[in-house]
Amino acid sequence: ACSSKLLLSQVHPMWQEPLAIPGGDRQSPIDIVVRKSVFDPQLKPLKVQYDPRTCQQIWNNGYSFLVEYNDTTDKSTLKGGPLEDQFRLCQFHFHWGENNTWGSEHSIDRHLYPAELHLVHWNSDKYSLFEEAVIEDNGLAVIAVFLKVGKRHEGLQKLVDALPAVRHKDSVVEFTKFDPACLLPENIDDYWTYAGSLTTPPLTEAVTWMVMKQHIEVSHDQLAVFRSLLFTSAEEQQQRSMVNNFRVQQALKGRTVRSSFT
Ligand code: BO1
Ligand code: ZN
Repeated sequence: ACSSKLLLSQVHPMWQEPLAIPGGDRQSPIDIVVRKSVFDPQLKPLKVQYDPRTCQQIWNNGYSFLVEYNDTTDKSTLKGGPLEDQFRLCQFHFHWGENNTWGSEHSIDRHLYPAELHLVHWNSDKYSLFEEAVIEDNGLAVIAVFLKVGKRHEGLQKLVDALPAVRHKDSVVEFTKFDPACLLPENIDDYWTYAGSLTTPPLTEAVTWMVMKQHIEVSHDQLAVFRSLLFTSAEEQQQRSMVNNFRVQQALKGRTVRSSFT
């Protein structure tokens, strides 16, 4: 799937060192054009089974904060939907904007949301580590959920309360017993799916994307705490707010987006 090479610094200003990456035919994120998506009655409901006891820590990695799960066994899993195999949850994270006008990576008929959640899973039927799965066409599965500003999200608040401890890049804090299912919308049966890539380096074309039709609501204050995080480490002079940590949209290049609903 890797055809041309391009400079990473041309892809996103956040990624500073120039580095060759695959600029292939199935990059993410994309704009989903609803009237061009194709209903697929074969698409099954998604089956998520998450065990809050696999939640381990929060890490500011300098592009987002990751809530990381123990993925050494099949305790928190995803199957069904467009997937043939079982996938294991390794982390979730968000992308967001400096204001509520933009911030999501995907868009629906060009409509951007203020933020987007990504629940990242790897194929544990076929591979034994994320690093093995990430180089395979069918190695990864990411659930995307849009966030809209509205009423406070009770489930998210426990996470928001922990964020000041990981304000700087490279900080890590213990974070346990968090059920990621609380961040899913009520209806997870309606989604769009397409073949794409990771949206940050290594940008590998290994991802089956499932973009939820229903969004979740979070308060302006909760998003403000996301925006109070920093891209920079404690040692750096010029502190930079962690905002606008999304990738520019990529060409569809002949791909079909399927929908599970009419
Ligand atoms: S995303 O969901 O497409 N925005 C995305 C982008 C990059 C990663 C994951 C999801 N990166 C990988 C790292 C690995 C790490 C893994 C799980 O995330 O390349 O080193 O093990 O945290
Ligand atoms: Zn992401």
